[in-house]
Amino acid sequence: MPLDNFRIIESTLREGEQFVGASFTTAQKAEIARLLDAFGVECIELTSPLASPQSLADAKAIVALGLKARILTHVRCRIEDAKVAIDTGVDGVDVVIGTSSLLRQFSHGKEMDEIIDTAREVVSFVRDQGVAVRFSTEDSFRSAREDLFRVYEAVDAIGVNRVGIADTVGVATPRQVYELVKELRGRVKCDIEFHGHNDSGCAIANAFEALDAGATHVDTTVLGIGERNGITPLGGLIARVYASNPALVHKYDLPLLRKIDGAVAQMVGVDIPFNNYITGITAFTHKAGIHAKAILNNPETYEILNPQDFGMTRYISIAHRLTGWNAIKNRAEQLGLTLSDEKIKAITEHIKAMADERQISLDDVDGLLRWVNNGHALPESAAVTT
Ligand code: HCA
Ligand code: CU
Repeated sequence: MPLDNFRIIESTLREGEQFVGASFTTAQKAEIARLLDAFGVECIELTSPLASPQSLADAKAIVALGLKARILTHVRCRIEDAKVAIDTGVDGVDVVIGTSSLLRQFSHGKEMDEIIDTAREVVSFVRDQGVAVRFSTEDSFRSAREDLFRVYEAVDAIGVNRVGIADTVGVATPRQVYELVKELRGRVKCDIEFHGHNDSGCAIANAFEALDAGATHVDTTVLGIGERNGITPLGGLIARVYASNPALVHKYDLPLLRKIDGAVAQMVGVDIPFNNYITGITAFTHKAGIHAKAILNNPETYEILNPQDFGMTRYISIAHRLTGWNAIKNRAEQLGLTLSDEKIKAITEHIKAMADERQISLDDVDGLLRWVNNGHALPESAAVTT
């Protein structure tokens, strides 16, 4: 069954380092790696050790942490790079080369035959050192299909562990991803990885379609950070897979997500977006009276994600003009007040009128509930509070 055994390649320490706000210290990298390992991601991908002397030292330092997750590093498809990568002691080397005509012409200048020869050479070299190897094509969706299959089949035939499809520019649609992965699934026996950028907002849907079509691995980063506006976010992928079947993500320590998102947000100098999957401040906040009533009866009416599974709390917003008497009644009960339904309904009308006049707060609602509970009449005018 697709999705049953999907694995996460967490690339905050590689793609995420390509986010403009990111420049992690060694200690921060170790903290991120430990948190991701505790969360349960299967693989952690690191920046190329050839990027800088610090990147090399940090790769060795992360390897030395002895985490459960497999540690991978990411290099260009060249023997010299692969050698340096292997020497860091990583479990796997991810190699990549551009196959679109744009990249062939303006980046490395190689023709397809040459790319295939190099790919074969590098893949066998890494494999012969007893290290896992992944081969991926950059900008896969603007590459000719026949070129992609030729190179993937060539490396599959010599025992590559995994091939990667990369939507480098975020151009692919979910259907295109599904179709490409489906066809590739029929052509190679190795694992298949998907890496998708989010330029047009499809990164999560694309990753999910890739898994549904038979991909085994998805690349994510915390909060989706990466080049430009980034890639598939870890939390977003988790939300998407959970929504299709919560059992598929029980292998991860879901409540840790909040800490992970918070830690990385702080390190790269951004806030967790208010509308972020799972950890955004409004992710479990219900507002309209009709929603609130149903949620109070059964949260599944308007929630596909159970906040408790993520260590989050549901919040029902009641201090506004869309409020309803069921939610106000629930609030009165929380405050230990016993008010008749009639009184609650009258208070609700008063709150609505107040909210039409000005911005009100939960304190206003609570004050009104207590005021009436203490035997006072509702104020005459909505503009006057107790
Ligand atoms: C890049 C490279 C990459 C590589 C993906 C992969 C991409 O930074 O341009 O190795 O599969 O998006 O193509 O991140
Ligand atoms: Cu990328």
